[in-house]
Amino acid sequence: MKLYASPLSTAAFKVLAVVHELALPVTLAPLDMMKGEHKSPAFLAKNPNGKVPVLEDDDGFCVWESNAILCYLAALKPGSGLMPMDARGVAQVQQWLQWQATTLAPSTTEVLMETVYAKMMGREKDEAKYVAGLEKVRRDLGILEGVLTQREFLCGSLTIADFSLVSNLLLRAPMGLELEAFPHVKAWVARLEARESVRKARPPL
Ligand SMILES: N[C@@H](CCC(=O)N[C@@H](CS)C(=O)NCC(=O)O)C(=O)O
Repeated sequence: MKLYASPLSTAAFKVLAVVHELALPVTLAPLDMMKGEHKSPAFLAKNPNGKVPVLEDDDGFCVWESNAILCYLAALKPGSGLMPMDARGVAQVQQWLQWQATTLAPSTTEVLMETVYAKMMGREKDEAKYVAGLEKVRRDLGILEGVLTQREFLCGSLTIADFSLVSNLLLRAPMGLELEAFPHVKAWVARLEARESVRKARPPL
């Protein structure tokens, strides 16, 4: 299998972490987004959105949307426990994957836009947008804090949901995001960051 990714993509990060966690045979295919390689006709044939990550299986079958890729990888190793089999377990994992895509990813992306990405694009930070983004991230961390006071991982035991959500908090230092006010979130992030799979996949920042 091949994973099309770019080094600073938090969406690609979570896929790579689960690839390592499951010890799956995946080759990394880095795209140079500065050169627009993700908008080439060859890549658009794999993902018409022109976004990374994309997972391509050996027979050419392609999946995009990082959370869908996580579901595919977990289904390839059903005994791993990273995706429960019972109705409630599946619903809980899906609940968090969808919350990540609709809530946590947009709020953390607002902050990344005014910090890491603004710097990359050589523009000044828009302070008002940055502060508004941080406020939304803190709202989301409050929700996670409440859940993580009761359990070690989001769905009880470790699942793909943990890898999906933690991906948005890995660049917290350059985002200027402190976790001190959210001790259970901080401990959960530390538990995940201690895993070899996460350490191997971390973005270079
Ligand atoms: N919801 C998508 C987001 C994918 C996404 O936005 N990828 C970014 C990199 S993190 C990208 O490829 N951006 C290029 C573009 O939008 O042109 C997922 O989770 O896979």
